[in-house]
Amino acid sequence: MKPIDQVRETAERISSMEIRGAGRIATAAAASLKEYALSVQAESLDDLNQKAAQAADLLLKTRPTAVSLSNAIRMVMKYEAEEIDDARQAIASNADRFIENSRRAVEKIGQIGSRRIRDGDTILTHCNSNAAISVISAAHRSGKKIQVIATESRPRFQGITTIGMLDQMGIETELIVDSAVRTVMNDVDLVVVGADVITANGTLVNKIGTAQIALCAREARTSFMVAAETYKFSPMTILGELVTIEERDATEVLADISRYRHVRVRNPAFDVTPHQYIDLICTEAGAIPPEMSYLIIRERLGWDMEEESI
Ligand code: RUB
Repeated sequence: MKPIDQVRETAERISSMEIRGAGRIATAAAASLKEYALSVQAESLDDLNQKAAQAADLLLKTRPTAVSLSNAIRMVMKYEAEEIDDARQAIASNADRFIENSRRAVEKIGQIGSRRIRDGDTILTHCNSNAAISVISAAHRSGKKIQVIATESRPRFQGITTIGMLDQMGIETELIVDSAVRTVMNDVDLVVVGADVITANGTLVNKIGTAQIALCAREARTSFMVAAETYKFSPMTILGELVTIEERDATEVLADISRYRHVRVRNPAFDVTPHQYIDLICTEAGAIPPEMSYLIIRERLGWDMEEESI
């Protein structure tokens, strides 16, 4: 396989959602760039830089919402080198560092977030988020007796992945259809979800349905926690950029749309939860109120206002 075909294959696996979830797509992209940088033929340093930038671009275009992808690629591609081999090594070690930091961040988020869970709590989660599951599993491992309610998360049913993971850990779980959230909310002590993007003002972009859950939680006075690595925060939103919400294929919702003459299917994959509905964002840098998101972007992502491109 040509080195670029490996990148194309990874990009295809991300687009088709074989690899999914903001953290996983970011680490898959970093690993793919590393492999590419170490194996692609290059005639000069410029040639390598250009080829690596093209490969990064292929990966970047796969899923438009997740900022984890652009943050990962920006971190991996941040290097200065005088020789081709130095550039290859710099990309490879940046990728390794990103992947290792990402793994540690999820673990740390679990430790920090689990302190907010009390013995006997019922936790509701949506979609399938590694960071959210890390919080739940850390609480379980620390000996707290907890139950989880997991939504199906139509149309791609990531909730089935979630119940599978929780089941493996021996955690008591109930599966509900997405529209049952309000019905069960009075039994819930804490909502824990992941994040695709957190903006400079603490707004959350996550799997479609998250905003409705936050609304129900607010109505029931139930705490709503977001579990997110700091690379889920979006630097570009400081510069006023809006988050693109991915619209996926109609067939994910309705297989045979051709039977209908006047029907159109809308399939937005993510929605927007205002920061007022979020009690806490649990990151590897600590549990913060959403209003502190700007500081996370400036301090943890080292974002410089001059830096307008990824
Ligand atoms: C997944 C999703 C997850 C976040 C966070 O959407 O919305 O809640 O990506 O996940 P999709 P993680 O299935 O469309 O990729 O904490 O694992 O990064």
